[in-house]
Amino acid sequence: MSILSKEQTDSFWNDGVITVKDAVTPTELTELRKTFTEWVEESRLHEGDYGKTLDGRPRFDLEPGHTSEKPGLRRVQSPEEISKVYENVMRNSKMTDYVAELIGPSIRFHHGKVNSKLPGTATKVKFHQDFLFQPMTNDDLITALLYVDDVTLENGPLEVVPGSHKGPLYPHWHNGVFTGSVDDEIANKYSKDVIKCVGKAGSACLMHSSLLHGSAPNLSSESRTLYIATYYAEDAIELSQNHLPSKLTHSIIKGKPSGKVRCSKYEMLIPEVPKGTSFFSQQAGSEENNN
Ligand SMILES: O=C(O)CCC(=O)C(=O)O
Ligand SMILES: [Fe+2]
Repeated sequence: MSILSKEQTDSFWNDGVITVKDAVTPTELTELRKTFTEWVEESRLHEGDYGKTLDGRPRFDLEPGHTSEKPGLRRVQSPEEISKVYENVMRNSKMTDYVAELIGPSIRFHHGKVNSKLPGTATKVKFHQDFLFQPMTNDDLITALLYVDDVTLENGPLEVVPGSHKGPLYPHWHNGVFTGSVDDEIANKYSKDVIKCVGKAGSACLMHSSLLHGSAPNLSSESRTLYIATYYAEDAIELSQNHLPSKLTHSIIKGKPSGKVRCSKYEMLIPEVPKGTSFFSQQAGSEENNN
């Protein structure tokens, strides 16, 4: 039996995005929040990025200007590796059933992260397409953004350009530098078409990975925490270095291996893995400072 209506499925393929309710249980939500709050508390003890992921980069990414009084923890990379709560949601929550219904039945895990916008921080995300960071043999890839907090018009919601997943893959390289974002001209061209994805905590935004999206700073006094997990159709194979490898990358989440590979036709420049902690340094053009 389907858990998504025909309207929801059609909207996903037409617009490249849907928001679904109750993607996690109230208990899962409470645990996700509690764990993240503990990470924010821990971040007060640090002056720079810290922790270590599989490829040696820091796990905890601090916004420039972070202090113990005013923490600016903006990202936790591969939280599933260090938290059973996040691993359980990534593997077993209702969010995975929704994703499997759209691009499954069999799906694998690509990477995960928490993106946070604490009140008073400047964290913003320039417009980009996730696929340009993670080419695969086919583009049945979904970025699932789980709302750990209520997401409102004021606290820096995801902003998307509906239908853009069907359009061109825009260059994310500019003058020989992988900036992890599209040209300002492209972002401006689509600014009138942007919609903001808001919803109650526990909802999830399911986004096609070719969709053009970004987000603005949090202008409210409420935090905006998203747990972002990317899944892909089991018959897709990665074509470039994973920018956030973890011990769970490529795990089968639903279904079973088919032994097949499926290919779609497209071309793009091969992305660059960040030299700094995460794509925030690529987007800020500060890669050199983070070496
Ligand atoms: O945190 C956000 O608002 C969006 C994050 C995003 O697009 C990404 O990490 O690829
Ligand atoms: Fe993104």
